[in-house]
Amino acid sequence: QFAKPEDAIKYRQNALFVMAQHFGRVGAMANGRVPFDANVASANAEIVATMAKLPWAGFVPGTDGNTKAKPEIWTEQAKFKESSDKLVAESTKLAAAAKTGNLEALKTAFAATAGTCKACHDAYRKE
Ligand code: ASC
Repeated sequence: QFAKPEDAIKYRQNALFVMAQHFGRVGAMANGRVPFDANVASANAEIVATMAKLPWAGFVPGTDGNTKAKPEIWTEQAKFKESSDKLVAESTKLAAAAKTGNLEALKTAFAATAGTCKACHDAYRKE
């Protein structure tokens, strides 16, 4: 899928970056930093749910050098996959919650999704 290891690294980092931008826009509403607009929340949450599926293909074995990726990503591949599957599941629920237009549902789903980001970072990201 990738011409060179650097492409796999760039791919996953950029996918995570795009996802974080859109997740942040949902979070701003969930946390009351910007006024809640159900259509905007839904559009952004849909992008998060789509992007959540992408980064994992970029974690090609042998691409941990000079990145924040911990070697455990490759020595605990089943656990890492479980961790990424949780993000996919929760972000899908986030998109569904956003679609309802119910701010409380959005807040709950946002917190659950953020929890999956954090759990994976704590286990598999350096620093
Ligand atoms: C974000 C972002 C993350 C997660 C994480 C949740 O918006 O960029 O990495 O949320 O901070 O705890």
